[in-house]
Amino acid sequence: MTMSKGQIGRRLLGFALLGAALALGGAAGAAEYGQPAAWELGLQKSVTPVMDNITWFHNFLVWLVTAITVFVLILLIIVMVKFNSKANPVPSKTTHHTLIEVAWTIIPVLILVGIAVPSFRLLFLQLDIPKADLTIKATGKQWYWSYAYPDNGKFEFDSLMSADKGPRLLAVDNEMVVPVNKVVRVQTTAADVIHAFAMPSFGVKIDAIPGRLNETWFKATREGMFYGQCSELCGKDHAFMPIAIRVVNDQEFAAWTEAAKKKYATAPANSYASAGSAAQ
Ligand SMILES: [Cu+2]
Repeated sequence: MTMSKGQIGRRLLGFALLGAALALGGAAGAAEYGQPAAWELGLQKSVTPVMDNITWFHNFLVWLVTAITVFVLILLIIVMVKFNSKANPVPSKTTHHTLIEVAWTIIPVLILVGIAVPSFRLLFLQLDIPKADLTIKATGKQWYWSYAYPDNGKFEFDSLMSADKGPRLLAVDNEMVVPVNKVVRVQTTAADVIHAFAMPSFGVKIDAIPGRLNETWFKATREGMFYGQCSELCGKDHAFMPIAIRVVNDQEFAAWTEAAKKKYATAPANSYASAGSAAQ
């Protein structure tokens, strides 16, 4: 059975409508900041300059890939309709066409350059850490995180998953607390095996490796609770060592550090950092 042009058109329209419905569904599902939403298709809502850029770059690539795919699909359909053995019983013997060959070499090169420019700009934005307002050291352990604040009173505390608080599998007993609109340098390491410190809405994902100090940064532009997870398979409780960051204003941060200095006056007994880390 062969499809008429009308049937092909209707089928393509069906695919386009399906795509549009999925895109709208994704937008509707992404309601909350700082955590995944049901039926979410896109990235989590951005709250840092780096994540703004990642989101833009992601969308740019999606539309670029879509345009290229649709273009190739159209070419294939033209070939199938116009040059099948019934419609075109005597094929052309053409083997070379200089203009087309130059075009299909130059145009993809230009597309790749168009991708490379924003890609490298984003890479430098991520890797070139601006002057930091404070540093926090995150140490991955089986199976929880420890956060040290060397600039704010040298305290360190453990952050374990909390089943009593919501959201499920993301909430912790002691959150990392940071001030809003400040550049926070995050140094990551691990005490046992490789973990990874990831915070989707901040555009942060960096390995935490024993004996090594990695660093990244973020500047959260919105107050609230934000959730991430260890993103390197690290053992049986890998899924149960979430990362929770509370972004607060400067006064709240100052009050929190004062309280934290007292509350966490004695470093955790099993602290890798307090035992004299070789990574430093
Ligand atoms: Cu881990």
